[in-house]
Amino acid sequence: MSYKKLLTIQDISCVGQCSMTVALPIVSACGVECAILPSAVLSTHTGGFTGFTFRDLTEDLPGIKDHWVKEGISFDAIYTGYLGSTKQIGYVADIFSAVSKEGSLKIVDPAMADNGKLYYGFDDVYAKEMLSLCRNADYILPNITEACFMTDTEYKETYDRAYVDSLIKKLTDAGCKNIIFTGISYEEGKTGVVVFENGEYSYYEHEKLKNSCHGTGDIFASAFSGALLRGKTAYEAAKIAADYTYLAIKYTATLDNHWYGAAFEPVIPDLLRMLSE
Ligand code: PXL
Repeated sequence: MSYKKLLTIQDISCVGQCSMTVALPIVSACGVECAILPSAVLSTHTGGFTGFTFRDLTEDLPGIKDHWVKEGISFDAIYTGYLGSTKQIGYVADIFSAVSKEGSLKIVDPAMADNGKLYYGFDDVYAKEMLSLCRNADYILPNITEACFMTDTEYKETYDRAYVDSLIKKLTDAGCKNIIFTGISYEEGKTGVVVFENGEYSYYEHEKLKNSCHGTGDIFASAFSGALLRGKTAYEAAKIAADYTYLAIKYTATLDNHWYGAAFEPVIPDLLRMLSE
């Protein structure tokens, strides 16, 4: 197995099982070195907690990038999630070019919306700027809501394949390349992921659990990125990430009052098993 180094750029929500506290352990468990660049530091995530603190680290990014360039640091992949401000998206694009090398993969999870709504603190300007970062990426990992905000499309809770295809067309017309479309449900009780790569579609479907958890997009994106760097194809990586996320949600349902995130830690052994299959 070749040794790979990934940089992840997203916030540190100190409590809440999302973003950096999910990416670091999962990418590391995949056997991939995980460097971090925090976009912001929050006391908790913004989904259900109130009164959280938020320190925006936007203006720290250029100096960190300049130091890495001086040190000759580069990465095999850069995976971005929740970013701290609209301005920061431009800085992240600069970081993409500064610390990439030949063949470095850029993976962008727009991480800004779900269930028809933008997360607290984001607006339409942020969504449009995020589309420009997505154009720069090799793989983007939107859910339906994020794709709608980036393409000015009306959000639908129930939809058909034609609706998903039209979102993919709008994203590719806007310059996006490969799309890993998460949370795509065509049938009651089922959900899955559409993998659109090099102009070809595939779909991995599995049971949809009754409970849902905050931060599952981050679990999926982290496992997908780790598996891809372990040499899996995009479809295999998406399948592993979907199955792992499913197991974390299932485990969480066995816990009392675990409302703020998904317990992904106890099922890390399952992720390792799937990676070695
Ligand atoms: O899981 C996405 C996410 C990441 N970081 C913060 C969030 C959220 C979703 O609400 O609030 C701070």
